[in-house]
Amino acid sequence: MYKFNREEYNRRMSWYVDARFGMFIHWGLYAIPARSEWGRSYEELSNEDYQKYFEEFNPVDYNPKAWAKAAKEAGMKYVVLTAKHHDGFCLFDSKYTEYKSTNTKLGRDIVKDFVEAVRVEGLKVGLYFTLLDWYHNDYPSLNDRFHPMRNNEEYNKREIDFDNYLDYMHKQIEEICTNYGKLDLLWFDFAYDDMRGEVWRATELINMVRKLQPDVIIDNRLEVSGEGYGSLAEGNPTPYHGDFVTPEKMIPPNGIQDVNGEDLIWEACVTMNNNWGYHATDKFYKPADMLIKKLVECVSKGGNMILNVGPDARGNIPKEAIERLDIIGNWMKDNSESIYGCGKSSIEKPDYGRVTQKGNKIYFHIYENSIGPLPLIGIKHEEVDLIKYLYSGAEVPISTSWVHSDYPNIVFANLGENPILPDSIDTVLE
Ligand code: FHN
Repeated sequence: MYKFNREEYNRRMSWYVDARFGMFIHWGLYAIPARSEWGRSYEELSNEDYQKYFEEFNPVDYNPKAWAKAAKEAGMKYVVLTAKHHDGFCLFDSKYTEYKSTNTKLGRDIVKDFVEAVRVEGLKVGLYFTLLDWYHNDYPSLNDRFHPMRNNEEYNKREIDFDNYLDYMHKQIEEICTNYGKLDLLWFDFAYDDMRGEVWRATELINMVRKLQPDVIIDNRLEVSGEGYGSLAEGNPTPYHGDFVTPEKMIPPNGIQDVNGEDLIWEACVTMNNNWGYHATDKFYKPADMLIKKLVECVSKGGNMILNVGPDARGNIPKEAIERLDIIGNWMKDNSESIYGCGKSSIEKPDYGRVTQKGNKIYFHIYENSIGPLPLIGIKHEEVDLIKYLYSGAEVPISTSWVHSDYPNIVFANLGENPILPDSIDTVLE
């Protein structure tokens, strides 16, 4: 009978809870048609239709060092790359298939170069691995609402051996847990309909992973998808409950607790535009300050945020994403102390912003100009350092904190050349 060990769990999770902020990278053959990683399913493309992208794949600008640097300069502490997504294309040199990056014109083990580059930057390494595989003959397509061949009568006449597919999936996961050094995070994706838990032989899988990578942390998508929290939240943890909940493109109103009211560790996965994989016409990128506020909101509710980039067919992170990462990085340079290692505060959320806390330090993120254009207040006194940041919009340059001569015990995080101080500090603090 599986018994959840909270002490061991908290030990394994400590770096992740401290980190608070990571980068997701969705990249593969789908960057060539540039209609997102689900394009193949939406357009019901067969393996033959899709083969031209395998033949063409030659991302000459692939430079994982640049990706890792971009993540680090944005203040991200871990990076997760899709080692394999639903199209079944392997970005690693698997001995169980020919459908892999080392067999393309690029001729490189993308995952190998990626993990090395991320570790050089001192960041934690994560790999995403799909449970679905639209390329493998033994992955079910008949009555599967996602499979590209779901409506293809001829294709659905074939005999399949799902156990053979599971052997293949488990062996590939064994490969990525064996051949690429210490992995810090495994992001499985995703359970759906009746394809959950032991349908994937999840206990056998998790036991193998934990044996090969005892400290790795694992998401909860052997049980759920971007909706739902899984067995750890429901109070009946299975051996494959996963270590963190993964709300997708949404931030839970009050963080996430289990049935006993215990806070759970969670991570909101967020796209900058509306797609994970590169989409040439999706230019609807969220403004940088909105993404910063999402990060602050996650941390203020006791969660992490993993922010996605989808590199293009040449291997370049889109310029719109780079622009946002730069602004986020500048903000993090001055304000990361209100993010790393922080979480929920004992102080109620103020109307004008959000609050994060770490030990006896409370960080007020003042969004609205409730008191004049740009006042920023931090009060140092015996039991608590109150450092208040105002973030009213990306157009205002953010500089470092300073102390105003009239208020020697107050730290002002200066958000502009001449911040206008409030008439009375007291009015701000009540
Ligand atoms: O289908 C995938 C999708 O392509 C993407 O990888 C997201 C990331 O959380 N997960 C699945 C949808 O929930």
